[in-house]
Amino acid sequence: ALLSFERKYRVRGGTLIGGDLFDFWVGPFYVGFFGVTAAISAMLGTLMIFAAASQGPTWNPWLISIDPPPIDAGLAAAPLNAGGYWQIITVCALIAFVSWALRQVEICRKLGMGYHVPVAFGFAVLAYTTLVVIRPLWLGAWGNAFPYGIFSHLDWVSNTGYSYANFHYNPLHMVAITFFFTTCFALALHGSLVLSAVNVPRGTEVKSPEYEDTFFRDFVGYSIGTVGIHRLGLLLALNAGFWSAACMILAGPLYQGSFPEWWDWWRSIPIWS
Ligand code: BCL
Ligand code: UQ1
Repeated sequence: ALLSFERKYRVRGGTLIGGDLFDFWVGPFYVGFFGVTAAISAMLGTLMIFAAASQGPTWNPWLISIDPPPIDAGLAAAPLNAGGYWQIITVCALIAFVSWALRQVEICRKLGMGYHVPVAFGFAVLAYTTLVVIRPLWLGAWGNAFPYGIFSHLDWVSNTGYSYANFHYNPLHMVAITFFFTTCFALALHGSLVLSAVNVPRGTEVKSPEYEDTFFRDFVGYSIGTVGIHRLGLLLALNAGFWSAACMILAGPLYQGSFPEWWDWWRSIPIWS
């Protein structure tokens, strides 16, 4: 069903490409040029996953793995069954993700809103692109990318991690993890604070933001404010994705060898060495 407010916001224009041609809705979904390219590339990519799986030894969903070309194939285009499917699927995924982001941009433009959502999604796309394009290119072989499979990608993470001895010592991995954990902390504070302000005894009025500010001023002497907590949350979350990508550029392209040993400079500071 079309909600009462939806009709009001179904306005023409704001498209980046295609003018009025794809400027329509299918049920609740805005289509647009990038809705078409997203749908086609997502369907094609999914089809290629099934095609590749049909060539493999199993239909067990946990065990299916579509592997990138072997390392010694370098950056060449590979035969279908030796990484070629993986390459086609990766191209489809990239087109789908970028289309998805640009469709968000068109919706933002229609509604006269900021571009925060596509910018945020852009960080996730950047992390994916780092793993399957930027890092493999930098290392000189598509074989450095991760395989598309449930268990197999877990194996890749473990093997890749241990090839640097102990990945917990990767300093940028530390930064990324700290941002992930702090993001959860901030959302737990925010979610619980808002619910506590709204969950008042039956018959009484819900508490205003001033109560929320007062809670934190009483508690820790500072309130970041109702808009501020959302800015902080976005900043923390985007940093989590960004430093994840950065930690994988450090691991391989910029630094090979053992991450525990990377810290030797710190151990040998004259104060304590
Ligand atoms: Mg580690 C990476 C945490 C232990 C090796 N590790 C990461 C990071 C994150 C993390 C910082 C993954 C998040 C990310 O990249 O998001 N690691 C972490 C933690 C511990 C840990 C908390 C822990 O021990 C408590 N890691 C270890 C151990 C090593 C290790 C010590 C193994 C032995 N770690 C590695 C390696 C890697 C990580 C190797 C990485 O490669 C990874 C990383 O940094 O990657 C950049 C970014 C988000 C994405 C990439 C997702 C992108 C999504 C795309 C754009 C959209 C998908 C759409 C989807 C297909 C559609 C679905 C449709 C459905 C219908 C809904
Ligand atoms: C906060 O200060 C605030 O403003 C009133 C919120 O908005 C509702 C919050 O959700 C949170 C969690 C805080 C407290 C945050 C800090 C960094 C002191």
